[in-house]
Amino acid sequence: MSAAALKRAAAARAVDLVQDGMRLGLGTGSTAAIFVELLGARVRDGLSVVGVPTSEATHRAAEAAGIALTTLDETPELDLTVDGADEIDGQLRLIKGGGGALLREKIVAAASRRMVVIADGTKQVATLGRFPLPVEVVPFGLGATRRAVAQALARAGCPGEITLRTGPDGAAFLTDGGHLILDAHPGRIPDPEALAAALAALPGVVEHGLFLGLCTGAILAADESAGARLV
Ligand code: ABF
Repeated sequence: MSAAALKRAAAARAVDLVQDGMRLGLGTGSTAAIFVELLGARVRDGLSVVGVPTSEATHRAAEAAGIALTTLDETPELDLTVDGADEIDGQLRLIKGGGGALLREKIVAAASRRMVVIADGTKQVATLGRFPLPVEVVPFGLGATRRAVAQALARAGCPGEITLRTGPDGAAFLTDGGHLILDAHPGRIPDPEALAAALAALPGVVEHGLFLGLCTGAILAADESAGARLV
């Protein structure tokens, strides 16, 4: 099966978790986009749900798919969020934010009773950290914040290069919230909880891509399975 087919299989399994009347968090990324597309088809068949998008891109896709949208101001508690991930370990700890939507993704996940990750099986890792860890920061004081992030990584036992994310035009990538992203390259993160706490304590850091204690289940589609398996 191609990666695209595996993502579609995972997204299709996740649509089966959706029940009438649910309040949903709608993730971002290519796998979540397939979920939104498939959910739209169910909505056109009569399923009634409301969704909170985790990015402007997902907002546009959900609208185009005919999914009724709400906000966390109107609907502060959600039943289920379905989102992609960049890495997932055996304890359902995640790295997210490769697409730059980590801040809204984390707010929405935290407001949800359940968060299910959909991904192809290549996202499963023994130890987090091979995928660059995104750290969303405010533009003011960038140099000082970058230095503090580097020190936090070193103290947590995972020093690594830190790069400022740029977009296709070579200019600094800006998130939906108007922030910058520093990508940290620790290679492996031996203690995600310690690193998460250290990063969260830094002035200038808005959010980081470690999602700990938020994911309640994962649908990881792997070739050897009939399509997708729930772990
Ligand atoms: C979002 O999209 C992100 O948190 C993650 O970076 C990315 C995963 O994208 P894809 O499904 O395209 O691999 O979920």
